[in-house]
Amino acid sequence: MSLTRHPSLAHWGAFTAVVESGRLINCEPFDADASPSPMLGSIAEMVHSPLRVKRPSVRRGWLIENSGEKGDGKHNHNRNREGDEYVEVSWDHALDLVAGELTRVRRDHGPGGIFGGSYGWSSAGRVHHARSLIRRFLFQGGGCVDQVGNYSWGAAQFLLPHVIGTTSPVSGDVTDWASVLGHTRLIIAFGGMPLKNAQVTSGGAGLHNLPGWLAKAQQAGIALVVVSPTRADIPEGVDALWVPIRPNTDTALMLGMAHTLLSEGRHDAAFVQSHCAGFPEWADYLQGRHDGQVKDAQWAASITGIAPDTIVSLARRLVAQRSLLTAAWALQRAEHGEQPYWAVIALAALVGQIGLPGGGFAFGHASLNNIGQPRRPLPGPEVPVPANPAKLAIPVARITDMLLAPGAPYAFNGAEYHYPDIKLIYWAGGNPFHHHQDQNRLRQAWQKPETIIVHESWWTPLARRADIVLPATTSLERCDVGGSTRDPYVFAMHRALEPQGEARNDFDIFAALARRAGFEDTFTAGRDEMAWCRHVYEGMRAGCADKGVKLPEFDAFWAHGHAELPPPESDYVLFDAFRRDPIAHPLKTPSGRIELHSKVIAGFRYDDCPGHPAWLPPREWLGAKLANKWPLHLLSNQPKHRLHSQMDPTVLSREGKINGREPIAIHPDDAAKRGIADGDLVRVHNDRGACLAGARLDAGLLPGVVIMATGAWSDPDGSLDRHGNPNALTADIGTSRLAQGPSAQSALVDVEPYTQPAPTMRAWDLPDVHPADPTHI
Ligand SMILES: Nc1nc2c(c(=O)[nH]1)N[C@H]1C(S)=C(S)[C@@H](COP(=O)(O)OP(=O)(O)OC[C@H]3O[C@@H](n4cnc5c(=O)[nH]c(N)nc54)[C@H](O)[C@@H]3O)O[C@H]1N2
Ligand SMILES: Nc1nc2c(c(=O)[nH]1)N[C@H]1C(S)=C(S)[C@@H](COP(=O)(O)OP(=O)(O)OC[C@H]3O[C@@H](n4cnc5c(=O)[nH]c(N)nc54)[C@H](O)[C@@H]3O)O[C@H]1N2
Ligand SMILES: [Mo]
Repeated sequence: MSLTRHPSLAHWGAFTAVVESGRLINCEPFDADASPSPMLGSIAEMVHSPLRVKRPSVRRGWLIENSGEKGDGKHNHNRNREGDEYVEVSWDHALDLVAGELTRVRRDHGPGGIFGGSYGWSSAGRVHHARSLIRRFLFQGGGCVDQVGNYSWGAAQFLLPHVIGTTSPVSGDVTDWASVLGHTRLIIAFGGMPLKNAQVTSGGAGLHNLPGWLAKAQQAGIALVVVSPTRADIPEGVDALWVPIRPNTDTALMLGMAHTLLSEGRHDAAFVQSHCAGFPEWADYLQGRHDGQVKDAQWAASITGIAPDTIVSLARRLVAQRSLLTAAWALQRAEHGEQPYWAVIALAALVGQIGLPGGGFAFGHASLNNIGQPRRPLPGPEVPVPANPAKLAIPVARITDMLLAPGAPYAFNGAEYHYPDIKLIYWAGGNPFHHHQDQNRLRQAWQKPETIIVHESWWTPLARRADIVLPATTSLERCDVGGSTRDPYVFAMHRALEPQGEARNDFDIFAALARRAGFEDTFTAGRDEMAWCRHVYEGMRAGCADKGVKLPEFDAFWAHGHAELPPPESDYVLFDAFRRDPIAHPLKTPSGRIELHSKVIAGFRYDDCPGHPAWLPPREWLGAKLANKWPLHLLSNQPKHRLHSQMDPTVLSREGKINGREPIAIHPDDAAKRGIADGDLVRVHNDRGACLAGARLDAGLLPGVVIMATGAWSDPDGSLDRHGNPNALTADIGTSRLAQGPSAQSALVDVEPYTQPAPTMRAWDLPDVHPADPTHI
């Protein structure tokens, strides 16, 4: 048998695709990668999965309603969109239907009737990046309602510009590991550094270096403190002090530490004076001048569950040596998630080491691969997305609110807006039936639009709730260029397989639709796939050349399979120029300084996000009244064995389950109280819904906390999810009126043994798909 080998790339790593007789048989990790992700082993299974969407398919209920034969065309059919049959149609027919619907809705309702934000990770390849392509297509076609912000660091995204004038430190622009190894003595990691998350990076990873950096940090004697509700957030093989904390209370801890520094006169008054604005207002708050509550260690202890001595000692240790504070993105994916991020910056400001080698604050050291990896600030490969002429967008996580309440007002970052009235949803490259909170509420809202169009490679929970499903190729079935600005490589992705079934590239689907609407040349810019690969790479090459870095020409790059960027000349230290000279290098905030109090935010008069970092108890946390009814705090973290909902049906992901259900980690004491043994089938529930799960007893958890990973393909039966999707339980509320980010981590629940016979799981069943039969419709 002849084997062929093709360079390729996924969000979780670069690899060589090994193909035999038209089948992918292996994904060999990239040579330079010291710790490749085991998820590479899941790719072949998914590419050849029976769950692939084979042909364009239309939901029978929608087809009847819109056929003009039996339906009345009034779009008043049952839009439940669950469990319906699908009818396969030809590509031409499917494209005509999609083009017709886009034209109809644009004509009758304008761009505000079309929702095309299409949030989701899509593929690592940037030319075929589905979310970029759908927005390019819809924006060029007259615009649509877009989504702004993201689920990853949605609260930080709108807060940080007010506080430090940039969001870049959240997406990887942090003091690098070289600087940390050379200078830092203590790292306090809020949310820890779980290595499982550092497997992936959006755009793809050539290197997985976090395990190596952490081993070197240990050798260098750098102390690590992990503040987290679970010991599992200590990276494997690393000695660390575990400080268990009640979820969503890190802000109180940071305030208690800040108060300690202040009251003991240990804070860096000179740095605060020269580099910060609004210190007096924040100091008043810490000292309780207006609310009568001193935010001291004793106070913080009563909220966080951490002993006052520990809080005082952590604060003192911060100023006694070079220290780095880093906060996982999860902390801000919670109600009032703005506060811990503002507080960590403010605490670091009092410590006074911002801009010094190895010191200050950082974010997400293990939230994504290669955070802190030394790399030159050079551009990565990008496909251009023009501006949205409709100038319409909602905050990313407000989708259900929008669908349920067209025309309703909402506040966002200092302004007031109204939700549009959506008639058509178009999604490619994401899965809201994985990613959005309170799935039962979303399922209600999903019945509102007249038409829902989805491009997918698999019959995912989203595809199974669409009216028109267009089968998309995977990365292996097309040519592309991939890479991330956090990684020192750019990768050629060679087509390794023929398109499976009748799958087409998202790019070709949009080009065909643009042709029908008369703007094909604008969409393609006259380029085919290879011309786009060349164009995107050449764009990056030119950007690098401007900064004095020479990359090989496209043909050489393509033949070699990757190009490597030279390492930086010196260590990178966040805000070092600002520290040296805050007048010559001001921050892009109104004061040019770090804002410990923001006049702009105070001017918004939001009680859920005041003018300085503050402890604002969320509606759901262990100290809330509601905890009497729902006594366990549910955290839904990122899954170790898959990327969100991607690859959930594979052996690797299934091996992590308990009798086919997603595991829930629960403290042995909490389990014993409820008569739950390790491995039991349990029902996790609250007022919003319920899901089944397999109990995994874990003594390394703070009692009162339970943890389920996200990404189990949802499998609802009424309001019960039979598989274990934690978003059946999470709260669909904005972090605050400032950022309106998702609040996935603020959810109270209870758990009970499930005593009835285990129901059959349907998450990985195919829908009923019928070959086209005109007499049927
Ligand atoms: N409870 C809770 N919920 C969460 C989170 C949490 O911590 N807790 N985390 C949130 C976060 S941070 C995120 S980023 C989101 C992730 O949410 P998503 O990014 O929506 O999740 P994915 O499962 O990666 O969905 C990507 C989908 O795109 C499809 N896809 C991949 N490549 C292509 C392609 O080339 N073309 C097309 N057409 N489709 C493609 C995949 O098959 C998959 O179904 O989830 C959020 N949801
Ligand atoms: N394998 C894998 N890796 C991934 C992903 C994936 O799907 N699979 N998704 C990627 C994406 S899109 C993103 S945005 C990042 C997300 O990166 P993160 O948001 O950092 O990831 P999480 O796993 O949600 O949370 C990290 C840890 O924070 C802790 N934590 C949660 N709430 C609190 C709190 O209130 N206080 C404290 N101190 N700790 C808390 C939890 O114990 C959790 O294990 O991960 C990325 N990495
Ligand atoms: Mo994310």
